[in-house]
Amino acid sequence: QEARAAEMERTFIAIKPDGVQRGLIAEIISRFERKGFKLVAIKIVVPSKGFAQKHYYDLKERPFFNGLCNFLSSGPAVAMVWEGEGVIKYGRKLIGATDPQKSEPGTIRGDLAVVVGRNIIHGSDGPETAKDEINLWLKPEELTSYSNNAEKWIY
Ligand code: RTP
Repeated sequence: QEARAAEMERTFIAIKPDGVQRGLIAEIISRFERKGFKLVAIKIVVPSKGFAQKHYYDLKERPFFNGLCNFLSSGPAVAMVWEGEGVIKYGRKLIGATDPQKSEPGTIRGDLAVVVGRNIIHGSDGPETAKDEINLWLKPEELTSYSNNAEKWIY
């Protein structure tokens, strides 16, 4: 069971400052939790501007990069690691399309957000990004590995 837990897929999910300010932390966590994914790390932080630039490094040439980094560093964000089979891809599905005008109803952004610059949540887009983002946001000792008995029948 321990070995299996160690190999289980993980993704990085952040509730952005707008999601925190709007009081959507519990709503967002509950969607991942009810699906059957497992929360293995969580903390609340105010990212510095430099940290936001690191997180969004791949978007550094985009015209909205500066505004995006100002926004991410504007207040507390919730950094989380979620674990489970297919959690990277399915997590993106729960989140919905980047632009909330295009996200389907039933998704987090589709139900709870309106504009792309305030889309309340971030999720890693692939296995490599997930690894990098988990390492950037969390220290190894902030990650837990536990087995809940439910896993035996959830999956
Ligand atoms: P995220 O990384 O936040 O989960 O979002 P994503 O993969 O769905 O989208 P990505 O293309 O990586 O963009 C990252 C974040 O940049 C902001 N954005 N603003 N036209 C714009 O003003 C614009 N386009 C993207 C969004 O906050 C998006 O989540």
